[in-house]
Amino acid sequence: MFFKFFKNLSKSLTLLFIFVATPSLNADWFALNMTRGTTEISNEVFELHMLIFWICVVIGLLVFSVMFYSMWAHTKKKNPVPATFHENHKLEIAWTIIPFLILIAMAVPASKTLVKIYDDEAGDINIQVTGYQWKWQYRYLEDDVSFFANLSTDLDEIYNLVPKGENYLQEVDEMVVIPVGKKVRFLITANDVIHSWWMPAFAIKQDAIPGFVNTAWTVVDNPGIYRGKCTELCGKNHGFMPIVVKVVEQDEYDEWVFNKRQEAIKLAELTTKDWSTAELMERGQTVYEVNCVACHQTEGQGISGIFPALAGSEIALYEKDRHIEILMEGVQGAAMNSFDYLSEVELAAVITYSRQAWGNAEAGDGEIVIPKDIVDYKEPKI
Ligand code: HEC
Ligand SMILES: [Cu+2]
Repeated sequence: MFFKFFKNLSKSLTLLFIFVATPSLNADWFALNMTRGTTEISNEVFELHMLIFWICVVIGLLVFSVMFYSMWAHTKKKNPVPATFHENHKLEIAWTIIPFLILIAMAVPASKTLVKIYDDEAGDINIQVTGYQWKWQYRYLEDDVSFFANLSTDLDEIYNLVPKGENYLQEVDEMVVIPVGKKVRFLITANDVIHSWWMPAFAIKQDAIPGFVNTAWTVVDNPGIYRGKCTELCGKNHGFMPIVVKVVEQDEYDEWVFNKRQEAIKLAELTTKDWSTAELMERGQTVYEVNCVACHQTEGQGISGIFPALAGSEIALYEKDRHIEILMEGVQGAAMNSFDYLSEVELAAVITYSRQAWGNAEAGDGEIVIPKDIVDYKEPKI
């Protein structure tokens, strides 16, 4: 009888094995598994995952074999009179101690890796990462480099007007650049709601919480472009704030930092420069003619019923803060888009122009806007 049972069991196990093993020959099966990532830690995490997976498989096989065997061997037909034993101390102690030992055996390697992951010592490079609805800001603390990374996927792809690109929703206008082989620490926080910075290839997934700084670190040895995303449901554009990290050789990194700093210095010169109203007006007129004239018209008179006049507009006369806000955010549901892609200087200039031209200076408070006002608007103090 036993012999027959084991023959049957081995048959079923073979079938099970064929079932599990066949799809594993094609890549789709592996695509379901966790990925290895590229760093030492991400590999350790992967190994842990596999180790625990196989422990679960073995336990599952044992438990189910005993269960199915019992169901088969103790049917009412074969055993009309059931046994009536209660309590079996040896068995009970065994089924308490064994799982306990298994848990310890899993906890030891897992804790070792966790301890490594939770190292928050300063890195060679320290980058503050701030989540915004719906973009990421990166500040390289040692190098005074700072920028926002926005989704760069074309809106037409999102609305299915053109075919979707290769990196659909996984591309940004500015990548985070880090050098190979250096310890990079990320200080992760948020400005508005909770976001989460997830870079699977580095095994980093860290909540970005307003008012808190969480840390994560990595050392990447393979140059390349790595993609991740925000993984905390953070509002309507949650799916539109991807993360892209470019890992480059040290020379290339140094050059990148140098260029970024030059840009920053240039911008700082422009934004801190003492702008006269006349200079702002001159620039502002050009910006206006390129960006606004089609709707608000040359004399700021607008088109009645469609585009409001800026000449004599309450906002242009008295409400400087609202004026900046409209340019930065646009007006929801109206043709007035956000112009936040213009530089601080261009924005300040065009706003000043609208507040001064067409008799607005005389009719209203005539307040001008300088580039610094725009910088302050963009970078709320945290
Ligand atoms: C495609 C057309 C269009 C363009 C281009 C455009 N706007 Fe507008 N703008 C609008 C519309 C429509 C509104 C009204 C929005 C609303 O419903 O409140 C508006 C409103 C405004 C307002 C608020 C006026 C008020 O009194 O309510 C300001 C200020 C403004 N635009 C400035 C600008 C500036 C500066 C530019 C160029 C950088 C510009 N706009 C480019 C269409 C446009
Ligand atoms: Cu988010």
